[in-house]
Amino acid sequence: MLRFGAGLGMLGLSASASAQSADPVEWQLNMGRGVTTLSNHAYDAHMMALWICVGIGVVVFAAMAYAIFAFRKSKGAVAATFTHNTTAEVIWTIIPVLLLIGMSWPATTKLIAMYDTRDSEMTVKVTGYQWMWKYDYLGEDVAFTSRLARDSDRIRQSGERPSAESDPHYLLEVDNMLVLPVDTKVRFVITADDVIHSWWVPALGWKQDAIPGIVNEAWADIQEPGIYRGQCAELCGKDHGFMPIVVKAVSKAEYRQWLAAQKAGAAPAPAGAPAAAPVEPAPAPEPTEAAPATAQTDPQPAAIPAG
Ligand SMILES: [Cu+2]
Repeated sequence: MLRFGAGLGMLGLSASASAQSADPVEWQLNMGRGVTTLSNHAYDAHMMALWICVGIGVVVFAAMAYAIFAFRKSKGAVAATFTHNTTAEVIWTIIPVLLLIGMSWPATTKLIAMYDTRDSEMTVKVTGYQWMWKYDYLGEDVAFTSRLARDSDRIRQSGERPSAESDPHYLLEVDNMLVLPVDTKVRFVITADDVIHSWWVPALGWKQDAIPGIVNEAWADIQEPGIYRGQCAELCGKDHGFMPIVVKAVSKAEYRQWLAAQKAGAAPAPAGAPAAAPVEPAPAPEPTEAAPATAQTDPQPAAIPAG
């Protein structure tokens, strides 16, 4: 009960303009605001619909409560005998239509904006593999794969039970983060090499399917530096739950520095990860790995063509 109350409190808090957190917090009930124009659009559309629903709920339940109380049997009320009332029917048709039109207008504008990748300043190609992501910075000659961090991988195969304290980002940590500059319109072209995946970072405000043979588009303009986590959102095989996404948004200057280092090949690993080789070889199967079936179906990143 206490936790539920706290959750309701969070709803109120996140409904206010102060909600800026990207990562969900415990007992958060409302959606997060995210850190891009599109995520803010989604949040605003959601809040508008929510408050309209609240308004409708209040009016309807107030009318019901009033009717039940004012026209009760003990006060001598008798059941109505009419079956139609043209005025009432016109009103309860027109008001919802007006509400729907009022809601569809901003929603359509926002939907169109989601697909408007014009004037983007850079393009990242995202390719889904069983079970990792590959990022190509188009035109920059920089590409690398990003897969579940070794530590998360070790824990998941060891039978250990990680806690939120000991491993706060268990299964949401990667070896190579996708580094992006803030205040930059980044266009994503998203595809897959084997099966359908879906690239989803909630803080960016959208998810986009990664389909073999098809190139989907999306865009993001991250407004705040930070680390934003996501996951594959399309059931893509036995390790679907083990191909997280981590986006590291940095200042433009920091991004240029990072890009130059990547190009120079002597890249300092993004955020303290081990050597950021353009294409990382497959790790040897863990010695603790008991099931042979798990070992033989590990992905083969070494077979991916560089660039
Ligand atoms: Cu996947």
